[in-house]
Amino acid sequence: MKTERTLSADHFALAYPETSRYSNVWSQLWVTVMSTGERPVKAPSYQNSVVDELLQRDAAKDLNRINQRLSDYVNREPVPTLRAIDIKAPKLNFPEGQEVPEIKAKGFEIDHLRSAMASHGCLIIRGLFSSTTMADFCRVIDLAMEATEGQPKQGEDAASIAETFLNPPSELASLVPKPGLDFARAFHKEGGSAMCVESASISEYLLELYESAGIKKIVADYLGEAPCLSALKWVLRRPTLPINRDGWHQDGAFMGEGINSLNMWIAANHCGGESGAPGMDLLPQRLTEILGEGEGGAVFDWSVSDHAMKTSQSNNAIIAPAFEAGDALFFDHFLLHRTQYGNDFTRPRYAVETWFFGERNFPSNQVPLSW
Ligand SMILES: O=C(O)CCC(=O)C(=O)O
Ligand SMILES: [Fe+2]
Repeated sequence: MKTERTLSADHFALAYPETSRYSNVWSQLWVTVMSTGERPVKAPSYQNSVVDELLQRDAAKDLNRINQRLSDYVNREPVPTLRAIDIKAPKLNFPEGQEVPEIKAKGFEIDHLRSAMASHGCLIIRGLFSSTTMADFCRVIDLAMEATEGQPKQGEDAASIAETFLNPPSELASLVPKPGLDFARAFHKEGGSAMCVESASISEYLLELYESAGIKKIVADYLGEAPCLSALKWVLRRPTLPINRDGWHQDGAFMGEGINSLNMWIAANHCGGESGAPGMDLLPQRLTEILGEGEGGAVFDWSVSDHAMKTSQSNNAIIAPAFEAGDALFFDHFLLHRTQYGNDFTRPRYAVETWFFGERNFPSNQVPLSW
């Protein structure tokens, strides 16, 4: 598909006003440190019930399980299957005026997902996870990022924190040999993220949380086959400011087009819209192919430049929805999106990105693991 879209200037102006509306000492400090890449300023205490639950886990057992999940996919070849998007989806009516279709978790049925993915390429499920659990999870992301960035905690809990928040499976190093793994780690460190599998305990904790929220069934029903996950695209995120303007991308550009995919992006704090913390910019459209880089110089060979997005022609505007902790955004490898761009963010944003693939039709290059 050629670039045939325009942006709505009004939406653009609304989403990215020049003036800063938020200011308080803590958030300004945060912006300063995140912009300069220095130590993040955190809330005084990192301890809460989710952190405590993680510290009580059996780290060695978690490590064995994650190693096993990775070895389950060693030497396994993907099989092309009929994908979720190849099957005719039911058409459900979402309320008028919803630019990104959304539904409350309580009223969710699988046809909401099928229908929204077919019409808009994405769906927001509000309140899919407990807001208190996700709020606590922000501290987990802080601890994981400090650990992967080489800033171990000091003090009496130091050893158990280190063991829990940085215990990568040995399989990872053999599946992503050097310099690939170093490159991936440096990429995450710079962008403000960490691979979830760097901590086997966080990974196993999240799989249990997902299962208890019914995610395994939702994903399997949608994909039409049991799901697997990806070590490379299961990511804890607290993006570094300033946000890159040219971050537009479709994940299929590096995963491949033919895969059966579903990403679940969970907001762990209030973000997006005009909240002062970057959410996600979306072009809520069903695309079925991967776009070129476009004119104007994309940042990566898999990204689309902001210039190309602005000069393209479409009736669909770019939307930056507001999210609360526990809301989840679902989309697949064709959705065009980026970290919400703006120059007046004043608060950190925390999120968990989890890409699921069909257990048969998966991208080998994303290092699959069994669920
Ligand atoms: O969290 C973000 O800002 C980016 C996430 C993303 O690109 C994805 O989930 O595919
Ligand atoms: Fe993405």
